[in-house]
Amino acid sequence: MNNSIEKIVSDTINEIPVIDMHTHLFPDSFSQLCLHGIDELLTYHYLISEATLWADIDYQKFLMLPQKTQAEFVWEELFVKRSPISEASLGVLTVLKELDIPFSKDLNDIREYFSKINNDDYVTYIMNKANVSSFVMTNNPFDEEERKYWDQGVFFSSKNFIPALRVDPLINDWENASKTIHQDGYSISEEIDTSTIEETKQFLRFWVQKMKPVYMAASLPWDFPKKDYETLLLEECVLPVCEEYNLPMSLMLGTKRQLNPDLGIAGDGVGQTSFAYLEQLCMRLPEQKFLITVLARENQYELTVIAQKFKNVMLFGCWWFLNTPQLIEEITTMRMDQLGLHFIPQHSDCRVFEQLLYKWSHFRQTFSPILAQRYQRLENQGLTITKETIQNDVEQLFQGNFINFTNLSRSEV
Ligand code: HDL
Ligand code: ZN
Repeated sequence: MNNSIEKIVSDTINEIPVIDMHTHLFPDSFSQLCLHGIDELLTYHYLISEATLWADIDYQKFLMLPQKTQAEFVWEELFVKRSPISEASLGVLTVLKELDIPFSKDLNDIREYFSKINNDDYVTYIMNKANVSSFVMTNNPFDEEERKYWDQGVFFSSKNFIPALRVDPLINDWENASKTIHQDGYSISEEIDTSTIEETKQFLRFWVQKMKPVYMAASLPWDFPKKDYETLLLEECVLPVCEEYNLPMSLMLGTKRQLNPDLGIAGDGVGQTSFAYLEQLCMRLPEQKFLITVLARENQYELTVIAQKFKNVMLFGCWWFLNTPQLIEEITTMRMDQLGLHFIPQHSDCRVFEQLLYKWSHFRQTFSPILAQRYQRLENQGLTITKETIQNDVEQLFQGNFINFTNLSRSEV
Protein backbone atom coordinates (compact mmCIF):
# COMPACT_ATOMS: atom_id res chain seq x y z
CA MET A 1 0.00 0.00 0.00
CA ASN A 2 1.07 3.50 -0.81
CA ASN A 3 2.64 4.64 2.50
CA SER A 4 1.65 8.25 1.97
CA ILE A 5 -2.06 7.30 1.77
CA GLU A 6 -1.77 5.15 4.89
CA LYS A 7 -0.04 8.01 6.71
CA ILE A 8 -2.52 10.66 5.51
CA VAL A 9 -5.47 8.49 6.57
CA SER A 10 -3.99 7.74 9.96
CA ASP A 11 -3.13 11.41 10.60
CA THR A 12 -6.57 12.56 9.44
CA ILE A 13 -8.41 10.02 11.58
CA ASN A 14 -6.42 11.19 14.59
CA GLU A 15 -6.86 14.90 13.78
CA ILE A 16 -10.62 15.01 13.23
CA PRO A 17 -12.61 15.22 16.49
CA VAL A 18 -15.44 12.75 16.87
CA ILE A 19 -18.96 13.19 18.23
CA ASP A 20 -19.37 10.23 20.58
CA MET A 21 -23.08 9.63 19.99
CA HIS A 22 -23.79 7.11 22.77
CA THR A 23 -22.15 7.05 26.19
CA HIS A 24 -23.08 6.67 29.86
CA LEU A 25 -20.88 9.60 30.82
CA PHE A 26 -21.98 12.68 32.72
CA PRO A 27 -20.41 16.15 33.03
CA ASP A 28 -18.81 16.92 36.37
CA SER A 29 -21.88 18.95 37.38
CA PHE A 30 -23.55 15.55 37.88
CA SER A 31 -20.87 14.96 40.57
CA GLN A 32 -21.55 11.40 41.88
CA LEU A 33 -22.51 10.22 38.38
CA CYS A 34 -19.34 11.60 36.75
CA LEU A 35 -17.10 8.54 37.14
CA HIS A 36 -13.30 8.64 36.79
CA GLY A 37 -10.15 7.15 38.32
CA ILE A 38 -8.41 3.78 38.44
CA ASP A 39 -10.85 2.05 40.80
CA GLU A 40 -13.80 2.98 38.57
CA LEU A 41 -11.83 1.78 35.55
CA LEU A 42 -11.05 -1.57 37.19
CA THR A 43 -14.62 -2.18 38.33
CA TYR A 44 -16.04 -1.60 34.84
CA HIS A 45 -18.56 -4.38 34.38
CA TYR A 46 -16.68 -5.83 31.40
CA LEU A 47 -13.71 -6.45 33.74
CA ILE A 48 -15.85 -7.69 36.62
CA SER A 49 -17.33 -10.48 34.49
CA GLU A 50 -13.87 -11.37 33.11
CA ALA A 51 -12.06 -11.31 36.47
CA THR A 52 -14.67 -13.34 38.35
CA LEU A 53 -14.07 -16.20 35.90
CA TRP A 54 -10.77 -16.85 37.71
CA ALA A 55 -11.84 -17.22 41.28
CA ASP A 56 -14.27 -19.48 43.13
CA ILE A 57 -15.90 -16.48 44.69
CA ASP A 58 -19.62 -16.18 45.25
CA TYR A 59 -20.78 -13.48 42.79
CA GLN A 60 -23.18 -11.84 45.21
CA LYS A 61 -20.58 -11.76 47.99
CA PHE A 62 -18.10 -10.23 45.53
CA LEU A 63 -20.51 -7.50 44.44
CA MET A 64 -21.09 -6.58 48.07
CA LEU A 65 -17.37 -5.95 48.67
CA PRO A 66 -16.20 -2.30 48.78
CA GLN A 67 -15.29 -0.97 45.34
CA LYS A 68 -11.59 -0.73 46.26
CA THR A 69 -11.52 -4.40 47.24
CA GLN A 70 -13.22 -5.34 43.98
CA ALA A 71 -10.67 -3.23 42.06
CA GLU A 72 -7.80 -4.98 43.86
CA PHE A 73 -9.31 -8.37 42.99
CA VAL A 74 -9.59 -7.42 39.31
CA TRP A 75 -6.05 -6.05 39.35
CA GLU A 76 -4.60 -9.24 40.87
CA GLU A 77 -6.52 -11.63 38.61
CA LEU A 78 -6.13 -9.80 35.29
CA PHE A 79 -2.99 -7.67 35.59
CA VAL A 80 -0.68 -9.38 38.14
CA LYS A 81 -1.27 -13.12 38.00
CA ARG A 82 -1.52 -13.17 34.19
CA SER A 83 -1.30 -10.97 31.10
CA PRO A 84 -4.12 -8.48 30.49
CA ILE A 85 -4.80 -9.47 26.88
CA SER A 86 -8.57 -8.84 26.65
CA GLU A 87 -9.78 -5.63 24.94
CA ALA A 88 -11.10 -4.15 28.19
CA SER A 89 -7.98 -4.97 30.24
CA LEU A 90 -5.66 -3.78 27.46
CA GLY A 91 -7.76 -0.61 27.53
CA VAL A 92 -6.72 0.10 31.12
CA LEU A 93 -3.07 -0.11 30.04
CA THR A 94 -3.78 2.30 27.19
CA VAL A 95 -5.29 4.77 29.66
CA LEU A 96 -2.19 4.54 31.88
CA LYS A 97 0.05 5.11 28.86
CA GLU A 98 -2.01 8.07 27.63
CA LEU A 99 -1.81 9.62 31.11
CA ASP A 100 1.95 8.89 31.37
CA ILE A 101 1.38 6.66 34.40
CA PRO A 102 4.02 3.93 34.57
CA PHE A 103 2.76 0.38 35.00
CA SER A 104 3.35 -1.11 38.45
CA LYS A 105 2.05 -4.40 39.79
CA ASP A 106 1.31 -2.51 42.97
CA LEU A 107 -2.07 -0.90 42.41
CA ASN A 108 -1.38 1.64 45.14
CA ASP A 109 1.45 3.11 43.06
CA ILE A 110 -1.06 3.73 40.29
CA ARG A 111 -3.63 5.11 42.67
CA GLU A 112 -0.96 7.51 43.87
CA TYR A 113 -0.37 8.81 40.33
CA PHE A 114 -4.11 9.31 39.76
CA SER A 115 -4.42 11.20 43.06
CA LYS A 116 -1.70 13.61 41.84
CA ILE A 117 -3.46 14.46 38.55
CA ASN A 118 -4.20 18.07 39.18
CA ASN A 119 -6.41 19.43 36.47
CA ASP A 120 -9.20 21.82 37.29
CA ASP A 121 -10.99 20.83 34.15
CA TYR A 122 -10.12 17.14 33.98
CA VAL A 123 -13.18 16.32 31.88
CA THR A 124 -12.14 18.78 29.16
CA TYR A 125 -8.54 17.58 29.42
CA ILE A 126 -9.60 13.95 28.83
CA MET A 127 -11.99 14.87 25.99
CA ASN A 128 -9.31 16.92 24.24
CA LYS A 129 -6.75 14.15 24.68
CA ALA A 130 -9.20 11.61 23.24
CA ASN A 131 -10.14 14.12 20.51
CA VAL A 132 -13.82 13.83 21.35
CA SER A 133 -15.57 17.14 20.66
CA SER A 134 -18.80 16.20 22.40
CA PHE A 135 -20.63 13.16 23.64
CA VAL A 136 -24.24 12.11 24.00
CA MET A 137 -25.33 11.04 27.46
CA THR A 138 -27.89 8.42 28.51
CA ASN A 139 -30.44 10.32 30.55
CA ASN A 140 -32.99 8.17 32.29
CA PRO A 141 -35.99 9.88 33.95
CA PHE A 142 -36.75 6.58 35.74
CA ASP A 143 -33.38 6.58 37.50
CA GLU A 144 -33.82 7.98 41.03
CA GLU A 145 -30.16 8.97 41.34
CA GLU A 146 -30.09 10.96 38.11
CA ARG A 147 -33.46 12.62 38.65
CA LYS A 148 -32.10 14.40 41.71
CA TYR A 149 -29.77 16.40 39.46
CA TRP A 150 -32.50 17.33 36.98
CA ASP A 151 -34.87 18.26 39.79
CA GLN A 152 -32.21 20.59 41.24
CA GLY A 153 -31.72 22.15 37.81
CA VAL A 154 -28.25 20.87 36.95
CA PHE A 155 -26.21 23.06 34.61
CA PHE A 156 -23.93 21.80 31.86
CA SER A 157 -22.80 22.90 28.40
CA SER A 158 -25.08 21.13 25.94
CA LYS A 159 -22.46 21.93 23.28
CA ASN A 160 -20.16 19.25 24.69
CA PHE A 161 -22.56 17.15 26.76
CA ILE A 162 -25.64 16.32 24.71
CA PRO A 163 -28.67 14.84 26.47
CA ALA A 164 -30.56 11.79 25.16
CA LEU A 165 -33.86 10.72 26.70
CA ARG A 166 -33.70 7.01 27.54
CA VAL A 167 -37.12 5.32 27.77
CA ASP A 168 -36.26 1.60 28.18
CA PRO A 169 -38.22 1.13 31.43
CA LEU A 170 -41.33 2.63 29.85
CA ILE A 171 -41.33 -0.09 27.19
CA ASN A 172 -39.59 -3.00 28.92
CA ASP A 173 -40.87 -2.60 32.47
CA TRP A 174 -44.27 -0.91 32.27
CA GLU A 175 -45.32 -2.22 35.68
CA ASN A 176 -42.64 -0.19 37.49
CA ALA A 177 -42.42 2.65 35.00
CA SER A 178 -46.16 3.31 35.32
CA LYS A 179 -45.68 3.63 39.10
CA THR A 180 -43.04 6.34 38.57
CA ILE A 181 -45.25 8.19 36.08
CA HIS A 182 -48.18 7.97 38.50
CA GLN A 183 -46.02 9.19 41.42
CA ASP A 184 -45.10 12.17 39.25
CA GLY A 185 -48.76 13.14 39.28
CA TYR A 186 -49.95 11.78 35.95
CA SER A 187 -53.30 10.02 36.20
CA ILE A 188 -52.52 6.73 34.51
CA SER A 189 -53.84 3.24 35.11
CA GLU A 190 -52.27 -0.21 34.71
CA GLU A 191 -54.45 -0.68 31.64
CA ILE A 192 -52.98 1.25 28.73
CA ASP A 193 -56.15 2.98 27.59
CA THR A 194 -56.51 6.28 25.72
CA SER A 195 -56.22 8.41 28.82
CA THR A 196 -53.14 6.54 30.05
CA ILE A 197 -51.55 6.93 26.62
CA GLU A 198 -52.19 10.67 26.67
CA GLU A 199 -50.87 11.09 30.23
CA THR A 200 -47.77 9.06 29.39
CA LYS A 201 -47.15 11.34 26.42
CA GLN A 202 -47.44 14.29 28.80
CA PHE A 203 -44.79 12.69 31.00
CA LEU A 204 -42.50 12.29 27.97
CA ARG A 205 -43.16 15.87 26.81
CA PHE A 206 -42.17 17.10 30.29
CA TRP A 207 -38.80 15.33 30.08
CA VAL A 208 -38.18 16.34 26.47
CA GLN A 209 -38.70 19.97 27.44
CA LYS A 210 -36.55 19.57 30.55
CA MET A 211 -33.64 17.62 28.99
CA LYS A 212 -33.81 18.93 25.40
CA PRO A 213 -32.51 15.58 24.08
CA VAL A 214 -30.92 15.12 20.65
CA TYR A 215 -32.79 11.82 20.30
CA MET A 216 -34.96 9.47 22.32
CA ALA A 217 -33.48 6.02 22.96
CA ALA A 218 -34.49 2.53 24.02
CA SER A 219 -32.43 -0.62 24.40
CA LEU A 220 -34.79 -3.50 23.52
CA PRO A 221 -34.25 -7.19 24.25
CA TRP A 222 -33.38 -9.76 21.59
CA ASP A 223 -36.94 -11.11 21.54
CA PHE A 224 -38.74 -7.74 21.41
CA PRO A 225 -41.67 -7.39 21.08
CA LYS A 226 -42.82 -10.09 23.48
CA LYS A 227 -46.06 -8.46 24.62
CA ASP A 228 -48.55 -6.43 22.54
CA TYR A 229 -48.49 -3.52 24.94
CA GLU A 230 -44.76 -3.00 24.28
CA THR A 231 -45.37 -2.01 20.66
CA LEU A 232 -48.44 -0.04 21.79
CA LEU A 233 -46.27 2.03 24.15
CA LEU A 234 -43.59 2.51 21.50
CA GLU A 235 -46.02 3.44 18.73
CA GLU A 236 -48.73 5.30 20.68
CA CYS A 237 -46.60 7.10 23.30
CA VAL A 238 -42.92 7.29 22.40
CA LEU A 239 -42.90 7.73 18.62
CA PRO A 240 -45.70 10.33 18.51
CA VAL A 241 -43.72 12.49 20.96
CA CYS A 242 -40.60 11.98 18.83
CA GLU A 243 -42.63 13.24 15.88
CA GLU A 244 -43.92 16.27 17.79
CA TYR A 245 -40.37 17.34 18.66
CA ASN A 246 -38.76 16.07 15.45
CA LEU A 247 -36.55 13.67 17.41
CA PRO A 248 -34.88 10.56 15.97
CA MET A 249 -35.48 7.33 17.89
CA SER A 250 -32.42 5.29 18.79
CA LEU A 251 -33.20 1.58 18.98
CA MET A 252 -30.50 -0.65 20.43
CA LEU A 253 -31.59 -4.23 19.83
CA GLY A 254 -30.43 -7.62 21.02
CA THR A 255 -29.73 -7.53 24.73
CA LYS A 256 -30.43 -10.57 26.88
CA ARG A 257 -30.73 -8.71 30.17
CA GLN A 258 -29.64 -10.59 33.29
CA LEU A 259 -28.49 -13.74 31.52
CA ASN A 260 -26.62 -14.33 34.75
CA PRO A 261 -28.52 -12.27 37.37
CA ASP A 262 -25.87 -13.04 40.01
CA LEU A 263 -23.48 -10.73 38.14
CA GLY A 264 -25.75 -7.68 38.34
CA ILE A 265 -25.05 -5.11 35.60
CA ALA A 266 -22.22 -7.41 34.41
CA GLY A 267 -24.71 -10.24 33.89
CA ASP A 268 -26.29 -9.11 30.60
CA GLY A 269 -25.87 -11.25 27.50
CA VAL A 270 -26.74 -11.14 23.81
CA GLY A 271 -29.43 -12.73 21.64
CA GLN A 272 -30.13 -12.75 17.93
CA THR A 273 -32.85 -10.32 16.87
CA SER A 274 -35.65 -10.80 14.38
CA PHE A 275 -35.99 -7.66 12.26
CA ALA A 276 -39.55 -8.37 11.11
CA TYR A 277 -41.15 -5.78 13.39
CA LEU A 278 -38.44 -3.17 12.80
CA GLU A 279 -38.64 -3.50 9.01
CA GLN A 280 -42.38 -2.86 8.93
CA LEU A 281 -41.97 0.00 11.42
CA CYS A 282 -39.42 1.71 9.16
CA MET A 283 -41.71 1.14 6.18
CA ARG A 284 -44.85 2.42 7.94
CA LEU A 285 -43.16 5.50 9.40
CA PRO A 286 -40.97 6.95 6.63
CA GLU A 287 -40.86 10.35 8.35
CA GLN A 288 -39.59 8.91 11.64
CA LYS A 289 -35.79 8.71 11.78
CA PHE A 290 -34.26 5.65 13.48
CA LEU A 291 -30.71 5.37 14.77
CA ILE A 292 -30.15 1.63 15.04
CA THR A 293 -27.52 -0.68 16.44
CA VAL A 294 -27.75 -4.39 17.22
CA LEU A 295 -25.75 -6.46 19.62
CA ALA A 296 -25.47 -9.84 17.88
CA ARG A 297 -22.62 -10.30 15.39
CA GLU A 298 -24.96 -12.57 13.39
CA ASN A 299 -27.43 -9.69 12.90
CA GLN A 300 -24.97 -7.21 11.43
CA TYR A 301 -25.44 -8.20 7.81
CA GLU A 302 -29.26 -7.95 7.95
CA LEU A 303 -28.99 -4.57 9.69
CA THR A 304 -26.61 -3.32 7.01
CA VAL A 305 -29.05 -4.31 4.27
CA ILE A 306 -31.96 -2.69 6.15
CA ALA A 307 -29.93 0.51 6.46
CA GLN A 308 -29.44 0.41 2.69
CA LYS A 309 -33.19 0.12 2.04
CA PHE A 310 -34.52 2.86 4.34
CA LYS A 311 -33.27 6.45 4.25
CA ASN A 312 -34.92 6.99 7.65
CA VAL A 313 -32.42 4.53 9.15
CA MET A 314 -28.88 5.41 10.22
CA LEU A 315 -26.97 2.51 11.69
CA PHE A 316 -24.31 3.14 14.26
CA GLY A 317 -21.52 1.62 16.28
CA CYS A 318 -19.91 -1.70 17.07
CA TRP A 319 -21.78 -2.02 20.31
CA TRP A 320 -20.58 -3.55 23.62
CA PHE A 321 -19.32 -7.13 22.93
CA LEU A 322 -18.72 -6.09 19.28
CA ASN A 323 -16.27 -3.37 20.27
CA THR A 324 -13.14 -5.41 19.50
CA PRO A 325 -10.60 -4.97 16.68
CA GLN A 326 -11.62 -8.21 14.98
CA LEU A 327 -15.36 -7.46 14.89
CA ILE A 328 -14.93 -3.76 14.11
CA GLU A 329 -12.94 -4.75 11.06
CA GLU A 330 -15.53 -7.32 9.91
CA ILE A 331 -18.55 -5.09 10.53
CA THR A 332 -17.07 -1.85 9.20
CA THR A 333 -15.88 -3.54 6.01
CA MET A 334 -19.39 -4.91 5.49
CA ARG A 335 -20.91 -1.47 6.02
CA MET A 336 -18.54 0.30 3.64
CA ASP A 337 -19.23 -2.33 0.99
CA GLN A 338 -23.02 -1.83 1.27
CA LEU A 339 -23.41 1.76 2.46
CA GLY A 340 -20.32 3.66 1.35
CA LEU A 341 -19.97 6.46 3.91
CA HIS A 342 -23.60 6.47 5.07
CA PHE A 343 -23.24 5.10 8.58
CA ILE A 344 -21.84 6.12 11.98
CA PRO A 345 -18.87 3.82 12.50
CA GLN A 346 -18.51 3.91 16.26
CA HIS A 347 -19.69 5.12 19.63
CA SER A 348 -17.78 4.41 22.83
CA ASP A 349 -20.46 3.45 25.38
CA CYS A 350 -18.03 4.76 27.98
CA ARG A 351 -19.07 4.73 31.63
CA VAL A 352 -15.82 6.03 33.13
CA PHE A 353 -14.26 9.22 31.70
CA GLU A 354 -10.75 7.93 31.06
CA GLN A 355 -12.21 5.11 28.94
CA LEU A 356 -12.53 7.73 26.18
CA LEU A 357 -8.73 7.55 25.94
CA TYR A 358 -8.68 3.87 25.04
CA LYS A 359 -12.01 3.30 23.28
CA TRP A 360 -11.28 5.99 20.71
CA SER A 361 -7.56 5.34 20.26
CA HIS A 362 -8.19 1.60 19.82
CA PHE A 363 -11.00 2.31 17.33
CA ARG A 364 -8.92 4.81 15.35
CA GLN A 365 -6.03 2.32 15.17
CA THR A 366 -8.34 -0.42 13.88
CA PHE A 367 -10.30 1.82 11.50
CA SER A 368 -7.34 3.53 9.86
CA PRO A 369 -5.96 0.64 7.76
CA ILE A 370 -9.48 -0.40 6.77
CA LEU A 371 -10.20 3.07 5.36
CA ALA A 372 -6.72 3.46 3.84
CA GLN A 373 -7.25 0.27 1.86
CA ARG A 374 -10.38 1.80 0.29
CA TYR A 375 -8.45 4.80 -0.95
CA GLN A 376 -5.72 2.54 -2.27
CA ARG A 377 -8.34 0.75 -4.35
CA LEU A 378 -9.69 4.08 -5.58
CA GLU A 379 -6.21 5.20 -6.57
CA ASN A 380 -5.65 1.88 -8.35
CA GLN A 381 -8.76 2.72 -10.40
CA GLY A 382 -7.23 6.04 -11.38
CA LEU A 383 -8.87 8.37 -8.84
CA THR A 384 -6.74 11.16 -7.36
CA ILE A 385 -6.90 11.01 -3.56
CA THR A 386 -5.97 14.18 -1.68
CA LYS A 387 -5.79 14.98 2.02
CA GLU A 388 -8.94 17.11 1.52
CA THR A 389 -10.78 14.10 0.06
CA ILE A 390 -9.95 12.03 3.11
CA GLN A 391 -10.71 14.86 5.55
CA ASN A 392 -14.13 15.35 4.00
CA ASP A 393 -14.97 11.65 4.24
CA VAL A 394 -13.71 11.20 7.79
CA GLU A 395 -15.58 14.29 8.95
CA GLN A 396 -18.72 12.81 7.41
CA LEU A 397 -18.25 9.60 9.39
CA PHE A 398 -17.13 11.16 12.66
CA GLN A 399 -19.49 14.13 12.77
CA GLY A 400 -21.53 14.94 9.68
CA ASN A 401 -23.70 11.83 9.53
CA PHE A 402 -24.81 12.32 13.13
CA ILE A 403 -25.29 16.09 12.85
CA ASN A 404 -27.32 15.84 9.64
CA PHE A 405 -29.41 12.89 10.78
CA THR A 406 -30.31 14.51 14.08
CA ASN A 407 -30.59 18.10 12.84
CA LEU A 408 -27.93 18.96 15.42
CA SER A 409 -26.66 22.29 14.19
CA ARG A 410 -22.91 22.42 13.76
CA SER A 411 -22.76 25.38 16.15
CA GLU A 412 -23.92 23.08 18.95
CA VAL A 413 -20.96 20.71 18.78
O1 HDL B 1 -28.08 -0.53 27.13
C1 HDL B 1 -27.01 0.07 26.90
O2 HDL B 1 -26.90 1.29 26.63
C2 HDL B 1 -25.73 -0.77 26.99
O3 HDL B 1 -24.67 -0.05 26.41
C3 HDL B 1 -25.47 -1.12 28.44
O4 HDL B 1 -25.36 0.09 29.16
C4 HDL B 1 -24.24 -1.99 28.68
O5 HDL B 1 -24.19 -2.33 30.05
C5 HDL B 1 -22.94 -1.34 28.32
O6 HDL B 1 -22.38 -0.59 29.09
N1 HDL B 1 -22.43 -1.66 27.14
O7 HDL B 1 -21.22 -1.14 26.74
ZN1 ZN C 1 -24.90 1.97 26.32
